[in-house]
Amino acid sequence: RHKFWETQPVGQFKDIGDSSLSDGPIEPPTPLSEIKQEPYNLPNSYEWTTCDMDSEETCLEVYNLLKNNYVEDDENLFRFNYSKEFLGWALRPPGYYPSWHIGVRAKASKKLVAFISGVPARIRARNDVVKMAEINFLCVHKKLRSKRLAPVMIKEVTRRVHLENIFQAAYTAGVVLPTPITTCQYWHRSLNPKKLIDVGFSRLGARMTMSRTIKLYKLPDSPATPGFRKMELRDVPAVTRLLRNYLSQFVVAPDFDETDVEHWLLPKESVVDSFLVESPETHEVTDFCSFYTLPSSILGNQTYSTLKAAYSYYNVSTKTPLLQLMNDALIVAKQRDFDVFNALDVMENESFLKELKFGPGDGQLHYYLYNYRIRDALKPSELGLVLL
Ligand code: YNC
Ligand code: MG
Repeated sequence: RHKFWETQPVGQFKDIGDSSLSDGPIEPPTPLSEIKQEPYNLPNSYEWTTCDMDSEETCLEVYNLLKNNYVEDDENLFRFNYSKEFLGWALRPPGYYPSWHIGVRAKASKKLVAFISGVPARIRARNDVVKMAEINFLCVHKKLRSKRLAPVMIKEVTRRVHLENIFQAAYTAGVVLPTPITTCQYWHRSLNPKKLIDVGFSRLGARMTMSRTIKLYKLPDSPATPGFRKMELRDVPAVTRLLRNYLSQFVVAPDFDETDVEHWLLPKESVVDSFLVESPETHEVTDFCSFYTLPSSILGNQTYSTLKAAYSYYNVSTKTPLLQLMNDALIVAKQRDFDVFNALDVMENESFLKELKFGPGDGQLHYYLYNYRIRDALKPSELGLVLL
């Protein structure tokens, strides 16, 4: 069934329910002397390239490959359109390895035809904090599909990760592979229902008119919580404490330090937005919410070319009820002109989705670990990790 994945150190379908297997690494680290020193072979007319994401020109090539060939919804109405600024941010976190930004070019034209990337992260699984690679942006040009190029790209990124002495990885995919640690669902909260209906993202409900629908999703003009404001650089220590403490309750979650929080959560225009609640009395930071910007191209609509979507990232409530905090997140997302606010059913998100008028999406997002077994699949609410 899975000619490639059956050969890899991942939980296999046949092992589900096998209580003789234990949680943790599936195979031991490969000694440096046993790691292949040369890249894997590509079909003859293609060559490897390391994509320098500091170069505007290379960044634009990666951007264009993804813009035209990356993930689409099941009905091929929308395609993710990660911005250049977003890619620069997602691919250059603290301690990143330029060698993990891997492209494939056509030898003759030098055109970029495929890409895969990794970035380093410390991820905790139960009590074990593990250095991992987060693998993302695997993309093969539409004209080169089904030629078994993806397994070669995965083996090559694995080789380059091993060369840095890292032997585990985390990734998500819309497809079922051996074997998910959990399967999550996207939920969508309309902010601009008229446009969402016009472009086919959502449908007018039964016995609903457009004006009733617009009224249903209407939000106040400004956030309700006193002390709700944008996160600033000076907040990094307090946000790190809040987040570390919060994430400790989940079975799998990132192990963020202050450097990570500064990179991943400090607001960055049109990339990531973060807000917190500073108590007007004590000036203590008690709550935090964040979302990232990921537009989608609208394929073949006469009126609209992009859907502006915000994706819920990390949220922590200790004093403001999570429901109120997330309603404020919806309000500031609306102020910033997003059309829709998306959230997975991870962490405590289920507690606000229905009440805040999110609707379930179709299609699921499966989470995976490479070379690390989690014997029993998690519930989405036991997962504290959001990948971009
Ligand atoms: C996928 N998304 O099952 P089997 S997500 C992993 N992730 O292998 P071919 C995938 N594997 O089943 P195509 C996959 N999709 O025979 C397919 N596969 O064992 C497996 N789409 O290869 C598939 N981006 O080259 C099969 O397929 C084999 O030409 C078939 O290429 C696939 O970034 C793809 O959805 C996805 O661009 C590149 O369809 C192509 O179809 C495409 O014949 C649109 O491949 C964009 C898209 C995927 C987004 C993502 C996470 C990727 C994770 C990769 C795995 C990382 C493992 C850890 C490595 C580091 C380890 C350390 C240490
Ligand atoms: Mg292929």
